[in-house]
Amino acid sequence: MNIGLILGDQLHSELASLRILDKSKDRIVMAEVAAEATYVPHHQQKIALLFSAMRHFAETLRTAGWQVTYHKYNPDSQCQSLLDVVKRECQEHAPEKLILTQCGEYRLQHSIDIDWPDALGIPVTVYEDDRFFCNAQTFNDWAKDRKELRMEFFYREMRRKTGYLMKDNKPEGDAWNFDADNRKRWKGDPPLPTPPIFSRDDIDEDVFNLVKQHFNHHIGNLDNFAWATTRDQALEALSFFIEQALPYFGDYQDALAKGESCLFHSLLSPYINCGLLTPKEVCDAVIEAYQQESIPLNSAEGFIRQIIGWREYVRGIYWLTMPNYAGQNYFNNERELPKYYWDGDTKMSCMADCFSNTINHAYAHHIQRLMVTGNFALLTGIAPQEICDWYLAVYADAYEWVELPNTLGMVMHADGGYLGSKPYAASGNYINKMSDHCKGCHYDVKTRSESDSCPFNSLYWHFLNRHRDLLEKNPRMGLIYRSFDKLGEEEQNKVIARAGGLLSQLDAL
Ligand code: FAD
Ligand code: DLZ
Ligand code: SF4
Repeated sequence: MNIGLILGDQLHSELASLRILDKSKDRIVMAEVAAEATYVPHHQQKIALLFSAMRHFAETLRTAGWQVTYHKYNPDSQCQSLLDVVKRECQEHAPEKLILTQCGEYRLQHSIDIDWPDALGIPVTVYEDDRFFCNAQTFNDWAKDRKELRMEFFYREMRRKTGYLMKDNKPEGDAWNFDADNRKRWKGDPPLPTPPIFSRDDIDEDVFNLVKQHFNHHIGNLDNFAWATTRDQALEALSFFIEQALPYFGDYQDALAKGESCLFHSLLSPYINCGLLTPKEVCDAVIEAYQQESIPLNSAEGFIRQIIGWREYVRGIYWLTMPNYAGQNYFNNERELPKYYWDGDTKMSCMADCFSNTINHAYAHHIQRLMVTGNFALLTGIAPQEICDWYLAVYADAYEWVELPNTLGMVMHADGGYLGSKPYAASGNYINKMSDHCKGCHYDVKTRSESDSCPFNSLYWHFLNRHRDLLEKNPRMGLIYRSFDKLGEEEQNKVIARAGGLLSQLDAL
């Protein structure tokens, strides 16, 4: 007999290793362990979502006839890591080998490849995770010999490969990308749909109690826990999105609005990443809605691009470049993360709103992550490791394969432009244009060097000025430097002095 280990982000009945294992003789092992729950201080809702979804999935497997050993989290257990649990199972059942599907994170996969066979004394066979559209080999072939990678070109390959939104070998609507149609500001209309409320069972309640007892020192709380914890509930979340939010997803994809945590975004990433949904079934549902003419092309294309484009692209980069990728720090940033990233206590209205969303829901939509909290970390020069660990801890959808390229590459430009052609640096003007945050903020978005000026404004110029040698030659940055030069020396000095003052008391903003 063999043992099959199923990880917390592999909760799908068609998983590669499950297709190999034999339910008449093999045994499945699943385990809640301290090593996985604390390698960063994950948000309480992320732990609750995963533990509950894992326990429900174990029940599904048992009902389907599998023998399952399930290790519940216990701080006093002899088994504090996945290896501990598998070792114990090997002692008890003497399997011929251990079978699993490739892990999402390098950290764990590396340890399984290098340490586990000796530690267990049996062979370990790892199957490729075919929930993705593009495997590592195909991505590496595409990336080979390219000095810089660009998502847009990868995306076009993926459109051709999947056939999504293609007609006679040409992109639907005669354009690959409708990004320019995805930048409306949301002013309260159309009204936001009300998301489904999921019923809770004994499994959920047991897990909520466990998290409250053992993880209440982690960021967040369970008061607003609204995540699906079963596949059926996740499918309901998918239907809700397709019917109610997707029609407007495209138009308002880049919008920000005070107090509105998700606008028309899908909130599906935690389910796609942990296996409750597959990316293919999500994309198929979007294409079907488009073909039935219930959603416009800019919504269908905008959404499909995120999944077969960005999601696959960042995963490809992760496996192509790890472990070196994680250590990059192009700007040599050293600054510590301000404490409001953890407690949300800041006078900057846009930032406070993102933090409140993050703390209360373990969620923030892409523009909040990229253009608000991410942009601020870029402008202030936070050490990449600090900001990466934060993003990995605080979101219900966070796994290093997707978090790291987004943070280190897209947000922090710490890879020197390998993933994206220029830093997404922006002043308060961008946030003001896309949102209603600046009205009523403690700071004034219209000025840059006064004592109450929006911090983003002077920090933006400070960032550009301090990295002039690295950025000025970038063809997409030249114009920006010309506008800085046009400010004149006196104004430049005032702006840089204001930013210097802010940087010296960052925790107080
Ligand atoms: P929607 O806006 O509805 O998008 C649909 C789907 O597209 C998402 O569910 C997701 O699966 C995919 N997607 C969209 N953008 C990206 C992207 N840039 N990279 C990969 N997939 C994408 N996403 C994660 O899943 N896990 C992370 O740990 C994560 N960390 C991020 C960190 C930073 C700094 C930034 C800027 C982005 C990060 N993202 C991450 C990408 C993106 O912000 C989230 O996928 C998205 O906000 C999830 O919410 P949603 O499901 O409502 O997305
Ligand atoms: C994120 C997470 C957490 C919080 N806890 C567990 C766990 O106890 N057991 C488990 O198998 N997986 C957990 N996970 C997901 C893993 O961290 C994830 O499988 C690895 O990082 C590899 O992608
Ligand atoms: Fe954010 Fe500046 Fe606007 Fe305040 S004024 S909400 S800090 S962009």
